[in-house]
Amino acid sequence: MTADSTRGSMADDSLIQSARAHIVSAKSITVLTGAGISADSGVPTFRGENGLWRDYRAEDLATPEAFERNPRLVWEWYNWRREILSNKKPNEAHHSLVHLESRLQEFRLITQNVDGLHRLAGSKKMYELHGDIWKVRCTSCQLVAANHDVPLLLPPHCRTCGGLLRPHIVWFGEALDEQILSKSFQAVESCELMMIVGTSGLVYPAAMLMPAAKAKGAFIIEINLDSTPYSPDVDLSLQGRAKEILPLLY
Ligand code: BJW
Ligand code: ZN
Repeated sequence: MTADSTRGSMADDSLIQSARAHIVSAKSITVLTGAGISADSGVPTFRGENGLWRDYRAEDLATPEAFERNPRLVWEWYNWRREILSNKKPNEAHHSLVHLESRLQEFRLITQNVDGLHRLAGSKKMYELHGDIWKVRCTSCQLVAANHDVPLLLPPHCRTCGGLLRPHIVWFGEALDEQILSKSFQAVESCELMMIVGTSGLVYPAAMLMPAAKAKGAFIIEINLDSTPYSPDVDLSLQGRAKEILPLLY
């Protein structure tokens, strides 16, 4: 099926009603979110006009090689992001996914976001594909620990072994956690309906989740301000802000 979509600031009512009917009757739903869902909380996205990469080149910062070369520079970037995030709150879109989870036996939320806003909103059945900016990992003993210091004193060291700490985040060229990835594929391959919210669909392997759901016959709904590489292949494409559209759907 090709995408049924509108252009403009807000998806029209008939599309909203159609999405609503599918969502209300679905027994299992898996949702994939990206930076767009946190945009209305004031968190910059990665590739938008005010994207996080704007003043930096991604390959200078979000790779293991960059960290080896200059851990302080990479940590300064994360300190800056942690500071931005420290006063941010979940918005209506995060909250509405918590509500959806409470209504369904079979629900999974897969997020590419590292900002922790889904957890703050109360989401439980959740997989964080790219890690968590509020955790640190020791490069020597691999211990993972929660850390909410803003700013973190640089360079940070492990309390157990003294090794250098790094953000507990999946950088380019690094493998995703095998268990989280395989559970995420199970969740999309077994759901009746998949929603994709606020992601550009450019980053792999997360970008393979939608085709995997579609191959198993799931009904796919996309919610995004813009069209994406997914848009031609989804069943319903709702253009607009996640925080305005999601609360209308259930
Ligand atoms: C709104 C909105 C509103 C705005 N409402 N919508 C196959 C093909 C090509 C390349 C590869 C491939 N396989 C692997 C690669 C390489 C690479 C990759 O994908 N590169 C591409 C960029 C080309 N992938 C990897 O390296 C991955 N690792 C890997 O594959 O390892 C293999 C391996 C196996 C075994 C051993 C060793 C290695 C790892 C990828 C990790 C990505 N991590 C990042 C950065 C982390 C750093 C950090 O956060 O600190 O995660 S990349 C960055 O992009 C971040 C995000 O989670 C991710 C996705 O971005 P997202 O969420 O889609 O954000 P945006 O900004 O792109 O889009 C926002 C969207 O919201 C837009 O569409 C807006 O329109 C919309 N929007 N406001 C609704 N209010
Ligand atoms: Zn250690």
